[in-house]
Amino acid sequence: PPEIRREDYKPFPWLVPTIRLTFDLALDKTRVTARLEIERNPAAEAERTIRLNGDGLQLESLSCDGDESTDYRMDGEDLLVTLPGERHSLEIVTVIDPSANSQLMGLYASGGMLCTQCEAEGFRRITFFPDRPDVLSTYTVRMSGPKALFPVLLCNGNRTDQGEEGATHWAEWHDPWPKPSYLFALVAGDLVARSDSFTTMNGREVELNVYVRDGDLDRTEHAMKSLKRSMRWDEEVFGREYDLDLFNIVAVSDFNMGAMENKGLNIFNTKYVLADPETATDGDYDGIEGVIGHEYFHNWSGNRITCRDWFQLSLKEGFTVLRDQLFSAQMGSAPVKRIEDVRVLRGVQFPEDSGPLAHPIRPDSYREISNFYTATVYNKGAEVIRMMRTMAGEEAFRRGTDLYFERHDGEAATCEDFVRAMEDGADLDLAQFRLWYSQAGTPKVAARLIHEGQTATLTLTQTVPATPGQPDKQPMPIPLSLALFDRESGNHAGEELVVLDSETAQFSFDGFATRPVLSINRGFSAPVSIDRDVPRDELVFLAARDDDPFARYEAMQELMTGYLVGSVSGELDDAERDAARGDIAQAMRAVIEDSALDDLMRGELMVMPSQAYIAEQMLIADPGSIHAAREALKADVATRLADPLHALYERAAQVPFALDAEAKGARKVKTLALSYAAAGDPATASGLAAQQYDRADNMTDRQGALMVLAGLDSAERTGRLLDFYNRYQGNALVIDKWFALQASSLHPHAIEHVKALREHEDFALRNPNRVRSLYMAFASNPGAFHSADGEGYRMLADLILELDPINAQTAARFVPALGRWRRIEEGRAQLMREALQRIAEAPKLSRDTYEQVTRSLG
Ligand code: HT7
Ligand code: ZN
Repeated sequence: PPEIRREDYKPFPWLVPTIRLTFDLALDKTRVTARLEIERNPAAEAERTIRLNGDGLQLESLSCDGDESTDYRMDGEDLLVTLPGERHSLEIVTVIDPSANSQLMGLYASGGMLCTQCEAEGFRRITFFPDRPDVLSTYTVRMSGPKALFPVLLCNGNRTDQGEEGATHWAEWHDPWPKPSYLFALVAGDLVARSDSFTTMNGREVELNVYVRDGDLDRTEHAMKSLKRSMRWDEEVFGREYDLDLFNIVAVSDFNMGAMENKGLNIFNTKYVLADPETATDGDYDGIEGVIGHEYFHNWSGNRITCRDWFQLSLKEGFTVLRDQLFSAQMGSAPVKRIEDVRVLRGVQFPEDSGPLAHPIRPDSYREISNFYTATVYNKGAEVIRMMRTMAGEEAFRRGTDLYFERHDGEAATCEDFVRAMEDGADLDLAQFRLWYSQAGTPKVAARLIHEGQTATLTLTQTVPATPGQPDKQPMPIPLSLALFDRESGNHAGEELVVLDSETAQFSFDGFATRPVLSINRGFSAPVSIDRDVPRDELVFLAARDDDPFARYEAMQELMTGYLVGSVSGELDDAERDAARGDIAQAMRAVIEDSALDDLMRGELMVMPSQAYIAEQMLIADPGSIHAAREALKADVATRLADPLHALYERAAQVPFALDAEAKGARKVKTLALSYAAAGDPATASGLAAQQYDRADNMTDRQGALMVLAGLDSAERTGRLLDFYNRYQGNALVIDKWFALQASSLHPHAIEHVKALREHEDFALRNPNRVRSLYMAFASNPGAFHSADGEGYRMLADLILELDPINAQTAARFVPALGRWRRIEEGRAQLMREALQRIAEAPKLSRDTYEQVTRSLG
């Protein structure tokens, strides 16, 4: 497959100001008639032909200006039509089979309903069209189908007409906002809606609907509340008002990603809509609020202003992730949200940045764009915009975003447009900052503090590592928020923001009679990794005293990571090991007993660094040793702190169920205490977990208990797993949890359990949620996936090969787990390479998987 390069961008030679689509809907044969009004684009180089992208389409007829046309040819899957004049009207009839569409791109059938997914290049699977984001058209759609099968007919915009003819009914929709084809959506099915309304800041009434299958309606209250909160928040914080009379959300159970922001008709994975306390965890509730917010916010950052080309994806995704992060922070605990966001960044994006798939947030080339919906484009993209906000301050940042929305409304814009609006609106000089868009890799900053006389001098040195295709890097501006603590008083004289914009720089601070303690990258002001090489007692001090919650979390993480890396690398003797473990336990005890902390934050401070994050700190990692060391540390902490952990558990267990922060915090620390106990005293923990499971009146407690039990080789395990399955059989989202729990468990036979679950009657290769629940959980379970004999790698390769012809996008998403081989000890690295090689040699591989595998092999 050819490589598509950013520098080759050319405007499309034709404009398509309007399109009229007629759908004659049936599950296995849908006829699509597209009428395109076309005119030459005066801003582009003239061409005599128009390229209409297609993918798997059956062309039934083509006419130009009312006459059947023969002046066309196929170029691969694309249709090239010769157009002699300045403007033309093209009518194209295609036939598609939604029930055979297992890729879930274009128009497909899911559980008897029809729905679409067009981003990034799915529209070309519906009709021939210039399927690129810089061609904006006004859509009018007529859809008809059997009323019994599809009582509800939905599309973008507003419904303008509807009617019936015998058993068939039809609806006509018009979307007044010009949009690219990737934002088109259609749904036809037997659905019911929770309806509500929202009055915008200018007093307009908007009808809101959340459509689900009959029987799921009482699980939509949280989604609707989240939608209304999002709409209000975007008005208050970014001044953005909704712009149609109707906003529909539809939940579908077969979906490649989380959700999709189609204009006025968002389509969601059921996972991000359905919730009640019996079946959804606190994490699920938060996820729904975040994703509903994210898709809604796209209405401005993505739909009103879209992307010129797919290289600009971070323009809409990075910005919208930042917007959803700020929204969720304001709806709940801001410090905890920040910590969670950083944990995702470090757990997923940092490994991406240091591996074979590293790319800048604005990539320079791709073969398959679906492979670039990555944590780099999304999460690092959000961090890059967050840094601009940190440097500008909130008010100036708002001036920048106001200018961006005003300047580019209705356009297909670029990242450069955004940066320029920020420079002009927020009064920032971002000349050098643009490097964050073009350079891949996580910068490392070494921080060394020297104290002499009354002065503390901080030397900061940055290195941006080489990444594939980018051997040499330039220094980037790195905004670092810092504070210097006086150890005696436990206070600091104020937070400062320094910007490190050269390879190395010194910053002096006066007025320190004794050596201060450095707190740096507070609030995670820059997406970098810091090496501060400080004595452990300073970390213990910060873990107990830092007034920046993120920095406090960071100190705890560093204490544990430092010990684990040292221990795995064999750098510590027995005495050093014991001293380090003692310090960690002391810091953890302080956290458990600190009455000023709320439980949500206490939980964050108690979380151990993930296996992936520890591995990331080492040049070459041995997953087996890291896993063993991490579990041993957990057991050691649990043994040393058995009493305080037990007391914490007992206290938290008294808090009755509610959806407020206090009760959520109690549930969080309760299960955390239980998982520590499981490492220290498995027999007691097993009894306690079984009791928690039996008494649970909500999914958070029940899943937490079962997660602990699933990892233990105990008598209580089997019965509870069976009970869970029987209790929730038929509820797909909960059965997903049942699969994931076992695949991610600490049980020594987890790999065998995964094999058995693969054969379970409820496993379904065609359902991405189910596949991910088993295999994503498995691929991130170090004890099982990294089995030293390579069995885990072979199992994942088998899955990829089997899934690739069914759903290439989902298959390709499993490849990065095998692509980490360069950073893994030689024995396993060889086995991982063999697994990749076997995939690469398969006779017919999708473009998605082919690209990921070849890049991973390097
Ligand atoms: N903008 C949406 C991206 C998306 C997607 C991309 C490729 C294939 C399937 C997809 N489903 C949704 C989601 C978002 O970021 O809001
Ligand atoms: Zn998005």
